[in-house]
Amino acid sequence: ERSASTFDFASYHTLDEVLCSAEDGPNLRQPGTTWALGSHPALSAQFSTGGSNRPAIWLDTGIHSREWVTQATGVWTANKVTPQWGLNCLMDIFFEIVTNPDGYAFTHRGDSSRCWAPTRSINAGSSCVGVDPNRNWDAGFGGAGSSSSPCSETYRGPYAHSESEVKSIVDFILGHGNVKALISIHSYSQMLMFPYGYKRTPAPDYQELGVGNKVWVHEVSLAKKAVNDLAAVYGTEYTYGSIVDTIYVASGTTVDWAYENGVKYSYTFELRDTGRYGFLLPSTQIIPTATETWPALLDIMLHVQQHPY
Ligand code: PAY
Ligand code: ZN
Repeated sequence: ERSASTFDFASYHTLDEVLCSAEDGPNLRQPGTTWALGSHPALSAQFSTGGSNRPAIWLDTGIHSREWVTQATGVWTANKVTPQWGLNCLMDIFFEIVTNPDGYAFTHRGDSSRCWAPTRSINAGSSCVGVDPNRNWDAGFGGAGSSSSPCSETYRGPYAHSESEVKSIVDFILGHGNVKALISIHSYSQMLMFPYGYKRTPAPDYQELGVGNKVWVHEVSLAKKAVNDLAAVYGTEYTYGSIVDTIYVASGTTVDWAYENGVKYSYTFELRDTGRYGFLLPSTQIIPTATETWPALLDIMLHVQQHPY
């Protein structure tokens, strides 16, 4: 229904509008796959130029439903990826834009639900609904920076991968077996982070992923390059480092799970802003946010292509 030329990238959209744009837009090289998650389909689009089981990059936006600039950036980026993903590219991209569709639909129900982050799972024995899908992964599951209370915003769930939103990604990545990078996009705080969140021990690939000013081989560390290139667009400043060093201890996160399951290049972005508007970022900032994030994403994607493992 919505071609790229008519879709308004500079507005926030409902779940139905996002799904329509992706199903029918002219820019998807392959039809999106929809997974039934909760009561809504999630959208995942595959950008591929052929082959099978090529090395792949996984990108997700909107695992926390209230982080609206992320889904909007996801739509913009998906539209950008396709024409730029040239024939020489040897990798596939898998992109899930509305990663928490039940939560996203809920955030459109009015002001009182706009800041809902978790899933909408019914919790046995509690009147509180929802699980934090960024505490539900099997990496330090149950540890510090996650809650055992179903009424907490950081409720980790009854067991790891209890949430279909999480389990479907786990099954996909393990089933694929050749995912080389994962980028999980959140907002807000303007940060680029990598493992670990659940422990202070530096990840074995800390140097390459991006510590301080250290030079890795003959290039600056990847995170530093990515935030420099992001800042070059409009001057938006990002901090970077491991999750635990940069924001706080968080157990059971997406990137820690990916890293511990063989995905070396595992990053999480916290997009704009630093708190002035927070989750309620004005829609006038969607395109600037997506535009400045793009070179950082490209840096990571190209680095992965150039450093096969
Ligand atoms: O991005 O995985 C990450 C780091 C941990 C995030 C989390 O707590 O799940 C950080 C927060 C998020 O994006 O959900 C940061 C925001 C501002 C918040 O809600 O505290
Ligand atoms: Zn988040």
